[in-house]
Amino acid sequence: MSDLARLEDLPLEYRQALAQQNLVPLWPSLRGVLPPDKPRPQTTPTLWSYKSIKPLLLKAGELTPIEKAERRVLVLANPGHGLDKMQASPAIYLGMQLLLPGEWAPAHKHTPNAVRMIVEGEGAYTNVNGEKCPMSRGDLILTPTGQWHEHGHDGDEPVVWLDVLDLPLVYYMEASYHINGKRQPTDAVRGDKIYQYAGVVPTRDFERSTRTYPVIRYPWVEVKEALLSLGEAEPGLSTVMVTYVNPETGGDAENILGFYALMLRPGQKLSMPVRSPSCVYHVIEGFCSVGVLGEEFKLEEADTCCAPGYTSVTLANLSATQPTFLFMADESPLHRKLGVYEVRQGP
Ligand code: GTQ
Repeated sequence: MSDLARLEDLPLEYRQALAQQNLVPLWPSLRGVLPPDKPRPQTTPTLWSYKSIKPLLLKAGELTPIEKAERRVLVLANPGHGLDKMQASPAIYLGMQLLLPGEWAPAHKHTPNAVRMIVEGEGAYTNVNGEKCPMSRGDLILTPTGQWHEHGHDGDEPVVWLDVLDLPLVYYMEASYHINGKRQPTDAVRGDKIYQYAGVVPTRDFERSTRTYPVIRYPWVEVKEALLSLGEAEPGLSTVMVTYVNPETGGDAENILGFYALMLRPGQKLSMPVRSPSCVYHVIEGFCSVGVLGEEFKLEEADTCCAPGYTSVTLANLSATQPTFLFMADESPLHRKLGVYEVRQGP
């Protein structure tokens, strides 16, 4: 492939004339915006260890009262994008949020979709459109686009959770904003109770629910049980993984990011297929290594890392006797909707 002309190859006067008319020549930048064979991601493999985050988060609890923070969050920022961009990948934002006993994070709604993966502590809850969702370790709670949500804490220990939002994408689209609201009456029936059993859905007068988000809370005890039972039913299955879905449609739980739980069997090594979306890995229980682009991260409980798309990722359970359970978030629903989703045979 021949080299294309550079910007400096053009006379200064001509370049200035272009700029004055808000015009840009394509050819000096053509290879940058359309690189050969595969993208050149800015997303770099990055590990955030909970042991390092927790003292800094607790310190934030001393330094900044909740009234002055609204959401007391340390953002897990990918240095490849620049820390000020507050993004883990092109579409994924990650934050560790701290709520202290008795604190209240007031009601608001916003255009980005969010989920919470509870990391530590008992007694906190999130109200989502009137549904009071208790927060226990490993639970996944959705606050999809436009849904009122507020967080409270009746327990006596700090509670920490991982926020996963599609904020970078929605912000890039100039579609990100929030609205503050009043404290909600919590009278809505809990979706995790009315959709308690897989394979059957509530039917009123022979009609199925048309609620866009019928399930808001996915309890970890049930998801873990599903993984253990899947692993037991199919002893030869290497990818023991479940997708968090909307039980009415079978589709992804939210529109832009996909959410999954994966069980690594004791001592198991697993090569993930090379796919176009970026992916985030977070340990719910156990410990494992994550190999990506020459890096070998060791993850303990509550640690989080990310990997860019179009790369191979290898997972290894570092326990020979216990399963390791991971929560994963990726950009698959977005890539599929855009028609750019790919699975490749090699890197
Ligand atoms: O808890 O509502 O990490 O609005 C970022 C934005 C958490 C939240 C974040 C938010 C929230």
